[in-house]
Amino acid sequence: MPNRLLKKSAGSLLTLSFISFVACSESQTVSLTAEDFRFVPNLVRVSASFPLTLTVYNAGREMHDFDSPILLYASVKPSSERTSKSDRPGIVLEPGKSVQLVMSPPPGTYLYICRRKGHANMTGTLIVE
Ligand SMILES: [Cu+2]
Repeated sequence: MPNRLLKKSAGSLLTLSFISFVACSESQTVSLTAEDFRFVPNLVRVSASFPLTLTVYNAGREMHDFDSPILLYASVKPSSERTSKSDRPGIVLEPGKSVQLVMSPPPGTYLYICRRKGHANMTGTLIVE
């Protein structure tokens, strides 16, 4: 009986490491820069087949937001970026700061914006296909 248990758990371990290997080797990375007052690039195309690591860097002198409700809902934020306030959507980026998000969005077209007053031109589109 103990022998059977051992074999079973060894099998599960193998399966787990195989899955994480696939996830690590097949991923895609996109870097966005928030400038004063635009996102660069403002059009991104990615594949829906692989997880996406999205980095947003604030290269400007102003505070900027990165908001895309549907994308952010499906993403894993670093614990330092989690806030208990749900009334303020999106991620606030101080000048020189960046945030990294890992997500697997379904195919679709996602708008990303900065919600700050006067930053209405800061928009971009992420196309997942
Ligand atoms: Cu902005």
